[in-house]
Amino acid sequence: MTAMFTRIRTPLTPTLVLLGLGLANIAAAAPNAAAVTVGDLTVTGAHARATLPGQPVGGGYMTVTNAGDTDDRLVAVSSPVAGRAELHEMRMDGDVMRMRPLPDGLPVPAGETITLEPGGPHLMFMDLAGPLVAGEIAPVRLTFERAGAVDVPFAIAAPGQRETTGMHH
Ligand SMILES: [Cu+2]
Repeated sequence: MTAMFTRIRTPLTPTLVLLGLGLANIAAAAPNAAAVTVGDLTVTGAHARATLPGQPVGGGYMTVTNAGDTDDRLVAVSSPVAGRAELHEMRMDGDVMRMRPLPDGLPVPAGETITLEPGGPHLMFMDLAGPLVAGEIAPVRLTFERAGAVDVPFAIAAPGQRETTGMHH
């Protein structure tokens, strides 16, 4: 467990990106996403949905618990699997559910747990370098306003059923 965190926390280098991240190796070391702690925050259940070839975007989900007495905020997300990554929320537009970026980030209030899940706030991986393959791991860097940056392995899960009808990107 400790060894895995050490590996995952190692900053990703451009070389790793060019080599396709060595995803298989990382997946072998970390078949399940484990809890990752940074400051007062603990991230659990980090996972992304597998995507089909040519699919330009993928969603990321997780739970963040703030055990401290100071509010924090998820302000940025990035991953070498994606050209860019955004924080999104779902919002009704008439009778259609749409997602849109959260320009001010996602609050993680003191003493509370927030859940990013289908149909709710989520991470959006845009401009995917390639398909997200079930069973592999997507390394994701989360940056919190107070707790700082932390690298979290996102387990890529097989695509499930359609999550939200009428969802448009
Ligand atoms: Cu989205």
